[in-house]
Amino acid sequence: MIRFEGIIPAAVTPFDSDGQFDAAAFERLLQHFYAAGVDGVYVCGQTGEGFQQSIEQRKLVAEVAIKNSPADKAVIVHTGALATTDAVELSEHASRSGAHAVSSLPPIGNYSFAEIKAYYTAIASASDVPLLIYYFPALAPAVTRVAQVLELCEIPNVIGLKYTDSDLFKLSEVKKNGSCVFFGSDEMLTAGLIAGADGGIGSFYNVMPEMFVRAFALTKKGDWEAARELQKQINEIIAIGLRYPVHPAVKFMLSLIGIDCGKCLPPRRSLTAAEETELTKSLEASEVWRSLRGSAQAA
Ligand code: MN9
Repeated sequence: MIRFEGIIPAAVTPFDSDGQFDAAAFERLLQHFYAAGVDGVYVCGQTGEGFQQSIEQRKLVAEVAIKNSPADKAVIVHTGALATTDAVELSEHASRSGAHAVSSLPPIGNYSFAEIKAYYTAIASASDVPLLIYYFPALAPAVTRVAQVLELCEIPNVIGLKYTDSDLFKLSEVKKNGSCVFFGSDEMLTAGLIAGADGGIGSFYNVMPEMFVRAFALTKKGDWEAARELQKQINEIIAIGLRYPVHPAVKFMLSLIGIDCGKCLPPRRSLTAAEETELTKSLEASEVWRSLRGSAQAA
């Protein structure tokens, strides 16, 4: 029985120098996640550059994730697309291929609440597995009220959401209907868990999954002091990473720990050589990073 909780990396998608999916690197990345004790994986989301890939390639990424995940780990496939028909096709494919859930960002564009609801309803009914929607007001300003989120959660087959906002009171209100809530802000994960989130989905989990796994366990145990201290250490690395565009920074940080995932796809830019040098230097000056790298190299 798959449980939708805990630490779920929003996996980057590795590409080769031609911008094609690098399945071997993805397998290494998945091994790095599962060795760290994560609870599943979230593929082809914003961090996984789903929108920048072809539909066919996205299907392949989902299949590789499913095939390389232990049976008790949750594989969640982001099937969001600009066109509802594409999102429906990807959702059908993911559920047929053995994903445990599908998920989608709100449709990108200036859509009304009714349009967003129709989009999620179409995906939910195309999929045999549950759908996790998104609460992401910065991206979809038409959904900001708790009542709207609860209404979307009432769509048959929707089991919950990814919550990407810093309003923790609202999170606790959303949680009241029993929906499953994954928190989307890595730098506030432990606070989100205290407010009631069941787990987290995030980009920096790629780089330091073991730290997030430990933070989840400490919070679950109610060891707040230790959880706060660990979040502080996590945030030392995140603060350095966030001096740069987050997606290329995460990919570059992965290359530093020996998992080369290539560059991001256009239109997203890569870090410049000067930025790479500067980021490396800043990380090496961090004791948290040095001990993280030490344990990655020992493994
Ligand atoms: O999905 C990510 N959020 C966005 C989660 O991409 C908007 C987070 O992991 C952030 O990248 C992270 C840094 O702010 O918390």
